[in-house]
Amino acid sequence: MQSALFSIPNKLKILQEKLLALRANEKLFLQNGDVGLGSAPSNIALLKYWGKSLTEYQTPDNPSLSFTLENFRSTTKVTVLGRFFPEGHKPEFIPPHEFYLTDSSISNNTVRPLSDVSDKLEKFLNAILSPFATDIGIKIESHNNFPTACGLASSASGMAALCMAIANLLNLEKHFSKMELQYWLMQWARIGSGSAIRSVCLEKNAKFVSWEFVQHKIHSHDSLQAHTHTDSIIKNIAYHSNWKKLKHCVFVLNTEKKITSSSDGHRVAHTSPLHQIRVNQVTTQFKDLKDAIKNFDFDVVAMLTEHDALLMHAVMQTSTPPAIYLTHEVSHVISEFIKFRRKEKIKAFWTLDAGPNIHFLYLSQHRKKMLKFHHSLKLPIKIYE
Ligand code: 2P0
Repeated sequence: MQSALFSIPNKLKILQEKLLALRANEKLFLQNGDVGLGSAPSNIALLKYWGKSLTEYQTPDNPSLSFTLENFRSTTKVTVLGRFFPEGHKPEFIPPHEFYLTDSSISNNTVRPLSDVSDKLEKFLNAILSPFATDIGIKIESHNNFPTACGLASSASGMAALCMAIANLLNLEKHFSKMELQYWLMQWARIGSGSAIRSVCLEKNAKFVSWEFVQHKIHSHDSLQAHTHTDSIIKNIAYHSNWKKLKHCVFVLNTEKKITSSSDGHRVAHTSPLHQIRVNQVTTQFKDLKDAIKNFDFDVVAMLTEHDALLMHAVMQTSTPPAIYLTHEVSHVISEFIKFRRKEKIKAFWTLDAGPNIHFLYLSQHRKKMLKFHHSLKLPIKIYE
């Protein structure tokens, strides 16, 4: 099977083989024009995923925990493009997958392809659709209800929505148990883009989602020695009902494409002398954050979130090569916000991902104050909420 393109966990291989068997028994087949639909929210990490294993594919160095951004959604339609060839008649040129991406900044009348199918996406599609080998191509039509590629974690919602659309196309709700479906979705989402795993929780109202990992011991047939294998899980974190009033907005300082991709940043995180310090610290703080979410300890959630954003950026800045998103302008807005928060006594905090855009989380009663703060900056900064 082509999933060998990625090193995928054994349990996922078994599910892919199940699909292959269903196909062989003609219980699962795809035809030209078949359609699947999926939709997923984005998320903003409070404790960040930064740094991943260089040996186990897309395995994070530390657990992470995010807040689901229900207002920032990707909706995706996948359509099968026939590539059905009689045995022994495969042409040299196989029609490629297609990808059309639109977002809220484009009017509906001017839908146009925004992006080619990158090598990474091509490889991913071939792996997830491996039970169908090269028989099918896929047309992906994805829409973000927010501007794409400006640091709003569009890869998280986009990849999650794509996996959900493919699951819908393959009618996995019928072929898999709920647990198998959740496992299949989260593994493929993670392989597509790490942070997407926190956007495929099947439980409704999953506000705070963690990405943790478990270690299994595996005994191979030809060796007496067991080796450990790390597998990812997601959890819907229990939260105090007061968090229903938590709102999010983002100040977009720069919409230019990122210089350093997150994938590259993750790969070099271990070169920072601060990386291991942060990994150890996040692992401890992870439990503190979950407790603070459960007990509505707002100030602790704010403190842990801001602290980890600063520490992650310290790791980024001290990696080789470094990635600098904490620019002078970003630092200025953050320090102005801290002064404003103290003066106005608002319950709000900030965080920053791998882009020069600042995310704010605040209680709904302070929305007007947040808009006042935005206005007070007198800078050309767009706000999305
Ligand atoms: C996060 N970020 O926890 C962290 C914080 C950005 C900063 O995960 O290489 O696009 O596909 O796993 O998920 C962004 O990186 O990277 C990210 P890959 P991804 O949300």
